[in-house]
Amino acid sequence: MIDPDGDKRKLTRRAVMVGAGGAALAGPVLAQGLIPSGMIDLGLPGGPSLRPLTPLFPGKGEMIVQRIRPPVLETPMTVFDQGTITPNDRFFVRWNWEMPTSVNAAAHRVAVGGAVKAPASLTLDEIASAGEHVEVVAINQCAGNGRGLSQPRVTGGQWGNGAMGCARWTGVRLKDVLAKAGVVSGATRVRFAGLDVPLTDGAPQFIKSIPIDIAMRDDVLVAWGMNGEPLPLLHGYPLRIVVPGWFSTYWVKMLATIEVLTGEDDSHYVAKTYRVPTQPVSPGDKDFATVPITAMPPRSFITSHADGDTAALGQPLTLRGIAMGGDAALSKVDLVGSGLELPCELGPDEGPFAFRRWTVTIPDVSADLTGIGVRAANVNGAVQPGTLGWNPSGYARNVIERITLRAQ
Ligand SMILES: Nc1nc2c(c(=O)[nH]1)N[C@H]1C(S)=C(S)[C@@H](COP(=O)(O)O)O[C@H]1N2
Ligand SMILES: [Mo]
Repeated sequence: MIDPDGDKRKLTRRAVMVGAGGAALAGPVLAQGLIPSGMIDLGLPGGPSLRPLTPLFPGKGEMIVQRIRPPVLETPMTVFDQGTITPNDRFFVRWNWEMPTSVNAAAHRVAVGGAVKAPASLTLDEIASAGEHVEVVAINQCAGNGRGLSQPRVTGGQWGNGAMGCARWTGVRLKDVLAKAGVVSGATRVRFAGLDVPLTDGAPQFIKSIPIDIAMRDDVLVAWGMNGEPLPLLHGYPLRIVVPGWFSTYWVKMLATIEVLTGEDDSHYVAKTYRVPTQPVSPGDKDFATVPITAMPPRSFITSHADGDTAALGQPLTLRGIAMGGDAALSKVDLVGSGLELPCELGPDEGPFAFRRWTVTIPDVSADLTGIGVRAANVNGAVQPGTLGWNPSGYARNVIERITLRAQ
């Protein structure tokens, strides 16, 4: 059974009334340099940076509200200091269009069609018995994570760095589900659609496709489990696609349709958006070539300290945080900046696609630590750059994130 809790799952939306009150407070209190209670400062450069915090979404602890309908919730950075697995109740949420607030699992079917030998319509039990059950620990990161930190600023959801999380996903291999219908030779891509449909006339449905060789990978899943529980509704109950190492735009939630293609995918969210320039671009550049955003680069974060914190003068200072290799295992993390270059010690390895903890000790803090950060590299030789690879959608941010600590 995919869901021991029963065959119906419903999101009971309690009144989520943050936003307005918070916004009213922000002006006068900001002038005094204070953060009003119930608000968080995302540190976005030169623009409105305060967001309300709310515990009011069903099944969620305190989350940063980026938008209420459809729900777009960010994880506070402090959560990443607590471990490498992001708990379900603190995991970021992103829906492009309004999400269904209930799903009848007993009636749910996944249609497998397109370029297949025998189109199929599969129940949850048929999906669960399509093959061996597989677990993978993988980071789900929005392509726009950290977009709000872009300079110059770019349009789109103004995320801090909390549009990411790492979970243990359980499911069956997508290739085993595809085998139920039989993929024809000449297949190029596999496209997914969820139960969510746009309510605006003529607006494109959120459908996404991946190349056939990625779809056939042993670790690409049709998943029903997230950290040992059925997928919460906000995260795509009853089934979602998991593509370890790739940005979560491909991790389609509330999976309803799997379609095998034999040509290019000209659908909106592949052909028109979620694309990155093939060459470096500058603000104002036009008519440059783009490709779909795909695999993730390495990233790392200091989680033990925040910008502006203090460090004891004349004392050793231990910093800790998390890092990821992206689409390949992490190879090393170094502390850099303020004249330092120190290798960090890596924590337990939970697989190439998981967060990994790191720690490092500065032997003696002799002055302010200005612009320190960590720099991760992966086994394929990708290294976090010192300057932002700016692009007009703020995608795939992986510049070294820097903070300053005051010695006192
Ligand atoms: N059905 C469906 N799946 C979707 C989306 C969506 O709008 N609808 N958004 C995608 C994007 S852009 C992101 S960042 C992730 C967010 O996953 P999460 O809400 O589980 O964190 O879901 C992806 N899967
Ligand atoms: Mo996203």
